[in-house]
Amino acid sequence: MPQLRLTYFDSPGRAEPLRVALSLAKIPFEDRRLKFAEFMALKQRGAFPLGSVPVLEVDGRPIVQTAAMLRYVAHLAGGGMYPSDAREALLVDTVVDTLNDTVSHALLPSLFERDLEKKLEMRRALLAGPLTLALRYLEGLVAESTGPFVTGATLTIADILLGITVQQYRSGTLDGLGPEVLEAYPRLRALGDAYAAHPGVVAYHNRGAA
Ligand SMILES: N[C@@H](CCC(=O)N[C@@H](CS)C(=O)NCC(=O)O)C(=O)O
Repeated sequence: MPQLRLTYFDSPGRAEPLRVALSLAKIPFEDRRLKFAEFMALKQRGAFPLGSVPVLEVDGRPIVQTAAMLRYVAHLAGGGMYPSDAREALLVDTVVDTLNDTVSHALLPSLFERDLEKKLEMRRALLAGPLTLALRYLEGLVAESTGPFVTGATLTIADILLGITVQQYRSGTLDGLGPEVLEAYPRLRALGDAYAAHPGVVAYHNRGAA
């Protein structure tokens, strides 16, 4: 197994799906969590290929792009976290890119907004546009599956991203995007439940306990 070091902030963000996937696959890795000042110092020294994180060092070689890293972890795991069937892999990829690209970029400006009223206005616009389009699309994909996950009974990297997204809305940590966002999407809620109950995910959340 290669030596892995995952560098990110001390927050879930883009690293959380990777941490969960590595934990589910029981692949040892160094979970390097930077304070913002440490990140800036390293960035200025050119430590990150694109100036951003997450960065996954594979035997010392720094690699970027969360989606690529997720697929790599799934390949290392050797199980069903990324399907070998072309059509199922397409479904997984379209979910990963919808969340990691479309939704994430649409949300980004509001994450930096300090004025709460302005932030809520941005979030309402998100709901009136790209976020609802994305959630409807994802609900439709899951509705076509035998469930509970995107490609059926096996948890894939798409389900990790979707499960974390559902948990994020349920937690109420995003102003203006609470559990009510999921009201019209029973299949996404059911996927979120199945994700939270998955033994590997439960073990991940209980790590460090006992
Ligand atoms: N396409 C990249 C995006 C990485 C990215 O946007 N990282 C953000 C944190 S989530 C970052 O490092 N921002 C600080 C900066 O660019 O200075 C990925 O999917 O990993």
